[in-house]
Amino acid sequence: MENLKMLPTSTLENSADRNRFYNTIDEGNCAPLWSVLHDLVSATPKTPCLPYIWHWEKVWPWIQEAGRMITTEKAERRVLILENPGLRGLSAITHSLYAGLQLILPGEVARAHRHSQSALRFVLQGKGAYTTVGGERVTMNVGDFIITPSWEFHDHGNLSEEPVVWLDGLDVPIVEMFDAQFMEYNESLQQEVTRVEGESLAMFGNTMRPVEYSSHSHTSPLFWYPYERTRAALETLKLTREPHDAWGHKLEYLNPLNGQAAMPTIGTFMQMLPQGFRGRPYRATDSTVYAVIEGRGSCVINDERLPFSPRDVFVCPSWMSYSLEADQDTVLFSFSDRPVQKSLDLWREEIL
Ligand code: 1HN
Repeated sequence: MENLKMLPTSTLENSADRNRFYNTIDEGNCAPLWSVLHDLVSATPKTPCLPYIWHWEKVWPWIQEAGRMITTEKAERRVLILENPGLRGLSAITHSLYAGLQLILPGEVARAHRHSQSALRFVLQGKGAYTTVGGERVTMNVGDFIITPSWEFHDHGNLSEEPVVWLDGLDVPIVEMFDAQFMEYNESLQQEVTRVEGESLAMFGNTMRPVEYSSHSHTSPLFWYPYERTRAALETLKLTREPHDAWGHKLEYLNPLNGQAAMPTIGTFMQMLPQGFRGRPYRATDSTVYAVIEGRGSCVINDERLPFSPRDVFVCPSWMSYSLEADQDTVLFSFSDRPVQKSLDLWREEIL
């Protein structure tokens, strides 16, 4: 191979010679770009993520069975991972995000730990479970959106008489891509409660902040966004404004300190599709996870109709066009990696 540059190129067009060359460089951990260039730099997004819907009526019996099978104490977190059918074995609902359904039974405690991954909780069923973040406990209700920022201790408990289920969304695959994972346990099972419930909502939840407050965190210090407020806002918008052609009335959860996304790695949204809404086909580069909170309708994607009802979870992959339809007033929570893509100048969307 030392005389390679002396050979006429035609010699290398012989496939046996070419394979010999590939094997030679392969042993030295080199590879020809020209064999993979068009896979690496495709004309449009190429994602392993597939459209899919998890119907509540199908997964709820499995969640209950998990509740009989293992305790929270044993499991640490009793969760059924929602694995995208195109990403099986990777604990991922999209290429960049993790999601799962977490069950906590009356009287249970999920021990305190912290990790570099950021988490969101979106309550699907039950009330009276709490999570503690930064020394403040919040009692969670259906439709509430709660943030566990990176490297904050968090533990959960259920003081009610009913099972509580929430959707967890984490940036696990993103943190894994950067090899920046850290995790540790709190020395006690539950962290000390040092604040009054509702303190952070009073400090940051009124488009105001204590004037002496400052922080270097990119995550919202408001870690609880109660559904009651979001729902009331959407109702007013429905009564007073025309819905957007593609997404109806859609609000983004923000960090009140800087007006940026509430979480640095996960964009979070709540939208209202008024009864009879037929959305225009739309696509964006952020594969998006939707959770149905109220109403009934369909997501039409890839010539397929995915009918949804409350507590169903569905995924719309990057750059696949889809339209949302509502048979009744419908409220959808959603999350994606949009803030990451935006901060890297990658994000695109298109209304078709
Ligand atoms: C985690 O810490 C929780 O704290 C839930 O409730 C799901 C999935 C992957 C990694 C950490 C929790 C998780 C998780």
